[in-house]
Amino acid sequence: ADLLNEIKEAVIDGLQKVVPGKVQAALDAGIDPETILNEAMIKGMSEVGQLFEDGEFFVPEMLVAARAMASGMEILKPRLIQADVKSAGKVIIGTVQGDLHDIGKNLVGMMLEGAAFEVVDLGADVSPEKFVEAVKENGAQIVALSALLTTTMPSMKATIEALETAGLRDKVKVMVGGAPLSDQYAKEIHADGYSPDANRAVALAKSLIA
Ligand code: B1M
Repeated sequence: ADLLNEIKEAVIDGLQKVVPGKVQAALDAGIDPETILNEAMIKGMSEVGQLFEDGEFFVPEMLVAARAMASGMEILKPRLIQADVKSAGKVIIGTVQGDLHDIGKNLVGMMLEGAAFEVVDLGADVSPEKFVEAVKENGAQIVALSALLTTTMPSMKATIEALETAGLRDKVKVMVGGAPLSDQYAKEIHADGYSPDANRAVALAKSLIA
């Protein structure tokens, strides 16, 4: 529990060089990777969000915390993903246009890979046109859209509409997620599914192509 707390604090303090070592130490101590992720790193990021809301943290602090979290994820990644044999399906994932938040998206991508999906990651701030191009090029079964800002949620709608216009909407399932989203919003924009977290995103992806 001490180690988990130390990891959480190191994420909050943005100690990019310290986090990986502590994550490794926790793994060596036999703490399971999902516990490290949920109880230390994600908890740390939520506190960062709270500190930002309270006016104690500013964008630079959020940014270094995000980098520290990403450095820890590099250590966890091989432990969260088990190389599997047969592909479960192909997913195109990205954070929608105007939105730079990529940690949650990366996590969802990682979990999907862990469940044997082939993941094509388009990164953050991805325009509707880029999603359309990627579907044409990669022939994916699922498009996974992430948004962390209330102001970029409409980019999800725009992306779904662009798929419709391109005549691709009935060829792919669209799943959406991210902190400001809801089931209700997902229905409004005619997405095929919404998931509140990375684990349930895997279950959702499986059910969408079952
Ligand atoms: Co920003 N930011 N940020 N930020 N940031 C939030 C999101 C905010 C809630 C903070 C706050 O006010 N409390 C707030 C949004 C308010 C709102 O819209 N309602 C906010 C703001 C305002 C901003 C800026 C506008 C600040 C400014 O410039 N004034 C700015 C916008 C920049 C832009 O995108 N254009 C901005 C910038 C940034 C940084 C760049 C500094 C940095 C991001 C760095 C990066 O990602 N590489 C950053 C960070 C780090 C955060 C917080 C602190 C942490 C986000 C995070 O990584 N969480 C965040 C506060 C918070 O969330 N509490 C905040 C951890 C991550 C694992 O969780 O991403 O929610 P999350 O992902 C979860 C689920 O949501 C879900 O699964 C994941 C795992 O369980 N999920 C999916 C996500 N995508 C999914 C897709 C799926 C399924 C599930 O299927 C497709």
